[in-house]
Amino acid sequence: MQNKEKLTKEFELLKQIKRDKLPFHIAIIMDGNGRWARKRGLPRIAGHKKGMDTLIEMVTCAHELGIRALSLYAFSTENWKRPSLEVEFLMRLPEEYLKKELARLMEKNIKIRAAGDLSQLPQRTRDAMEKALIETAGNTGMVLNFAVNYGARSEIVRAFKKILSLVQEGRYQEDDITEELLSRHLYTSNLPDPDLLIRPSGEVRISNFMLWQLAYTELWFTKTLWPDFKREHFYRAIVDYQGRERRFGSIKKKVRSSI
Ligand code: V0D
Repeated sequence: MQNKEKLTKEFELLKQIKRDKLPFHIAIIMDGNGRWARKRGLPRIAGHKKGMDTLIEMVTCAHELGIRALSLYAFSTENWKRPSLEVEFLMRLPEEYLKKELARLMEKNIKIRAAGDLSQLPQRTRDAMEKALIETAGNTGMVLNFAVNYGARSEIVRAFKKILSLVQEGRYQEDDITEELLSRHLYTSNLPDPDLLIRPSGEVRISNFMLWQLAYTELWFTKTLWPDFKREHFYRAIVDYQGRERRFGSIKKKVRSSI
């Protein structure tokens, strides 16, 4: 497609987005970087580099639209099984991202949050992330939630253990244990559940990402690999989302009475 045609397509989609029905919270599994690189005969890390450019562009895009929260799956608890060189490269990306973007995040009033067990990360990775959490803690705009060394089942187990110890201390009783209480002990406490999950790369799975929080989330999949993911795809996902009827488990609202 020509550049001009592509821009018109993008603009057409942007015009279709209803500003009063935006998803509050969007979650993205940033998948397909390794495959993108391999297809080009490049090392996997070249895909992660390109994936970083996409991330930066999509943060700008979400901010411009007025999205209030963006959760990004950057590194799963399973990703430690990858070759050590690739893991070492990935562990430098938070620092690199923040060196490049922190000033812009401050300008945009974006608050960084993290989901995952940061205690198992290399010290430099942790330091970079903790610095960003502290520096952006006072920002009141979009929340940018990075899932690093994250797995949803272990997040739920961790919440369970925390609640158990609070019960043992006598701070809660059995009847106090509700869905709301468990939600408040997840990494995403105080963030509403995602309205929309985007998964690029052709995989049609949740892969242990935010299992609890995704209960009523609308899911959107594309075969496009993350490094090739553009504004056009982001807009398409939101337009499709807005065309769906969300019921949160309740029954369909009757539009006309049946004859
Ligand atoms: C590689 C594409 C930003 C997906 C984007 C540790 C895979 C680039 C961060 C980041 C990664 C994390 C925390 C934070 C600030 C930035 C990141 C990892 C991988 C894994 F506070 N990009 N990014 N983290 N990639």
